[in-house]
Amino acid sequence: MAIRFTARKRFALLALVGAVALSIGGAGAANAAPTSPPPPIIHGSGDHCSFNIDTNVMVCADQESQLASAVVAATGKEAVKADGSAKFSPQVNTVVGTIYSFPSYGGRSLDLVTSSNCQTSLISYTNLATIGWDNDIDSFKSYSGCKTTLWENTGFTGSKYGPYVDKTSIGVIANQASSITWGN
Ligand SMILES: [Ca+2]
Repeated sequence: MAIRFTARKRFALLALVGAVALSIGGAGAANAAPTSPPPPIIHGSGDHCSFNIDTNVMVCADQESQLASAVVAATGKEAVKADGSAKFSPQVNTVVGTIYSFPSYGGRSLDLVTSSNCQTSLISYTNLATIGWDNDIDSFKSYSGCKTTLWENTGFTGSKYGPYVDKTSIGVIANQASSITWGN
């Protein structure tokens, strides 16, 4: 099983690289469906990344411990993981949640960052395939007073799981989520 998972996850990454390459080529970008966000602008490489939903910038590092400094180097702003209620402002980028490719916060990880406030507005990402995470989430954490909801299909449709703060395993929606929201 472990080998099959690895192969599938590598394929997902290759698909992401292919999507970026297509975008650079310019073909089709203007005709992208409304449910497909533009491909991210990627800095660095590695299995641990931070993605800013507002700016579409993704920063990656080999180790989770290297990610915070890589984000500051690439964007000039700290991405804060706050416990409880965060102080949201345009000057602060706040991590609303982290998704993981294996149960119990293992495997690849992605921090989702925004300057919006999940207490007053719903934060969302409509197509996880665009950032290389379609049907790949196995566990998650939430920060800054937010709670995570996973959706089976893109565009917040299909089976719904959540809202929950932290989950080490996610039952039948494991490796099924295709869109995601954060609220209170
Ligand atoms: Ca799905």
